[in-house]
Amino acid sequence: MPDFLESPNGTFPSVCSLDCPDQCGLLLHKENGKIIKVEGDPDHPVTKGYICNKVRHMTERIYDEKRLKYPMKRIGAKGEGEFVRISWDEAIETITSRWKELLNSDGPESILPYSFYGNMGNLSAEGMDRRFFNRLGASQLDRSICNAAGAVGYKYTMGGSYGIDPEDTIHSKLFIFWGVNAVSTNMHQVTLAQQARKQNGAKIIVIDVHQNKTARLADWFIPILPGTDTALALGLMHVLFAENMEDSSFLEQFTIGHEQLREHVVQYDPVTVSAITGVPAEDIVKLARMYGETSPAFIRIGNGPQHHDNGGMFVRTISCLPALTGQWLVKGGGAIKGNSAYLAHNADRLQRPDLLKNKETRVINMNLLGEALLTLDPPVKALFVYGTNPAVVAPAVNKVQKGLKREDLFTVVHDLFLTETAKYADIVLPATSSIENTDFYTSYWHHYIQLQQPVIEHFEESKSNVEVFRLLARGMGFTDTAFNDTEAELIDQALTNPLNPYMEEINYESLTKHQYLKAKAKFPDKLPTPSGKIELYSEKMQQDGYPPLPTYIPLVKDSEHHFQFIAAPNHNFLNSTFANQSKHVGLEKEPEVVINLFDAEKLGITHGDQVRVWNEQGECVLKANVGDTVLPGVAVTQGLWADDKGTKHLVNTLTPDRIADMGGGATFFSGRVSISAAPSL
Ligand SMILES: Nc1nc2c(c(=O)[nH]1)N[C@H]1C(S)=C(S)[C@@H](COP(=O)(O)OP(=O)(O)OC[C@H]3O[C@@H](n4cnc5c(=O)[nH]c(N)nc54)[C@H](O)[C@@H]3O)O[C@H]1N2
Ligand SMILES: Nc1nc2c(c(=O)[nH]1)N[C@H]1C(S)=C(S)[C@@H](COP(=O)(O)OP(=O)(O)OC[C@H]3O[C@@H](n4cnc5c(=O)[nH]c(N)nc54)[C@H](O)[C@@H]3O)O[C@H]1N2
Ligand code: SF4
Ligand SMILES: [Mo]
Repeated sequence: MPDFLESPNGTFPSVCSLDCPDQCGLLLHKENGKIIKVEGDPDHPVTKGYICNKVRHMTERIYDEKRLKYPMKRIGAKGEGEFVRISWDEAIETITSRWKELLNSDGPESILPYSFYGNMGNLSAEGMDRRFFNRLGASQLDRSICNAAGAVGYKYTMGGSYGIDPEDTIHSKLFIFWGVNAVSTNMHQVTLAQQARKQNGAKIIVIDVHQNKTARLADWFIPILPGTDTALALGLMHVLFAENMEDSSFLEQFTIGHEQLREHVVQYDPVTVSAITGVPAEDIVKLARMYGETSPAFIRIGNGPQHHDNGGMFVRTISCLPALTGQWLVKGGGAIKGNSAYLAHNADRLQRPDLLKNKETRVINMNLLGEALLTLDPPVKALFVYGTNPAVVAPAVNKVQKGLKREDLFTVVHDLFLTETAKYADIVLPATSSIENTDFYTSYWHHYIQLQQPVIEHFEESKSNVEVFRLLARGMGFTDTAFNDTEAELIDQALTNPLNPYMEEINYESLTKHQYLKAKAKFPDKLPTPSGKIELYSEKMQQDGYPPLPTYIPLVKDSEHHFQFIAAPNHNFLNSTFANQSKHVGLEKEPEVVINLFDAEKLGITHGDQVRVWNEQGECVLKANVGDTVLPGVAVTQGLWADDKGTKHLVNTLTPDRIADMGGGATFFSGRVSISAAPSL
């Protein structure tokens, strides 16, 4: 195996560690032991040398002066950000002695790990950490902030995270980007669509509440009212059945419930659906005909519409569409919501749930962090945050910050930066960047698994997640051999997965030789649904208290505020990552709120005004972008901006912490706000 660390100069393969479906292959250019340039790896079969602007500027993040260099303890008030340097020994001793006290006084469930996929590496995000917290018996975290509702909805229809191979979409003749801003969030799917457009004359349709960057390059942008997409999909089914565009033999052989569905969608005629969705009836018919008559037709199911009260049902419904027209059998047809089932590793061997003795250990939904910190009984007394920045990214963030301020809460944050969350910590630990570690990466969009080997030495005194949890295990006196495994051993254990037939022969050794390997993915003949077929009618859903057929359920109207507020991601940040990098901030300029001219005129707001966006939870001050890129009654903002004092850019101040219909998912986009001119700055 080559030792990348030993060579001070050269070009080394790597993989992007960010929470992004593309999971690009990278080439790191190293000079005198330092990375001087980050490029795309031209040999990577899917990403082919192209990477986004965010990561092209990654060296600035890796060597940022603001990076945490050593452990620190807090000396100022919580949230103020005043810390002094301590040693690793002192940090581990302080943490483990406090935790040992808590084990005696309050029991292990008083300790809560809080993490997400700031680094998508499987060892970093769900390796030694899970072993450690299982052994500790800490409260379990339900990691539901991203795609939980949609994942459950998709599973009811399809049995698991099985989509088509994105490389096949080069053959598609119709692309529907449904609630996905792919130009910013899945750029290689756009590249494939553009190629198909050139080669096959493919058409690109975008269905979104906002004419975003992706909509701007579409052949047809269909604006829709937030949270009404299920009704649109049912309207399409109505027309497909009414005009005999369904594929009867596919329905007969591979689905259950198509007769019930046919009857059920009679009520969703284009006029009714138009009144719900804001999409003109003739456009509903036109879209249904395009979808019914074009093959291969591909749907990229986005994450946006499942961040609503009815998000699970949205995904459950859209994923029925390719079955109606038999598109799953056509190369390049079908859909992708996610593809993680093909690359599933052996999570039990990696995470060791057997180390958790109390199988009744409480589970806390991460979307309810604020509530959990403020109201749970017995209370959470210690929090360990890593790979996420909840003081910015969590819904109803005011509550989260109030909880983090609790004097009796002992908080540790492990990160590369003194994030907004870290400012509330008692102890801050410096994290390595992903290119300083060994890890393996599995995309949730393409079918490749990739290896990261350390290319540079650890930055100052920083440590990887795996290293930190090894130290904590030692500090707690845990003697289990599980804490001795090396990174290579962890990878081999995770990749020994008899339940996944697609990844045979992929292991640490083969990855060191090839850098990326493709799972032998094949759309399953028999799906892991109760019937083994695509479930248009789901008895399981009925048992779980849902309508068994896809059904439109309106959003919760939580207040009379005029605007439905969509606080979506932006182009140059990745969630809150890069919101502290001046280059990235410079490219975004400042946070805006996009509203329709019709609303702006009524409110006396002109394009470019600073406006007050508010509801009962709090307020933000954003720059008005007035035009026709959203429908009246809709307000869109983009980006999770840093919470610099006084800027009022923290959009999650305004988002609800209600839980979605399925999977304990987040409802970031289902809140309402009012907008007023002339804010009191
Ligand atoms: N540049 C960049 N890339 C990213 C991220 C980032 O922050 N920045 N985040 C990463 C992460 S963690 C994720 S989960 C993915 C998310 O990436 P996407 O799957 O693209 O999901 P979102 O960006 O959340 O939302 C996509 C679109 O949904 C729209 N939308 C909101 N509500 C509705 C609705 O009711 N109906 C319809 N049709 N559209 C609606 C929004 O306007 C937005 O344009 O991106 C990843 N990649
Ligand atoms: N309003 C609104 N809010 C949202 C969303 C939205 O669309 N709108 N999107 C939601 C979604 S889909 C998601 S996925 C969440 C994501 O939210 P987060 O998971 O919090 O993502 P980031 O803000 O990128 O924060 C990741 C943090 O991990 C740190 N990190 C990176 N690598 C490592 C490592 O190896 N070790 C350690 N210890 N730390 C590391 C980074 O420095 C960074 O501070 O945000 C959610 N919040
Ligand atoms: S953020 Fe996404 S598009 Fe950008 S380099 Fe990473 S994987 Fe590729
Ligand atoms: Mo996400």
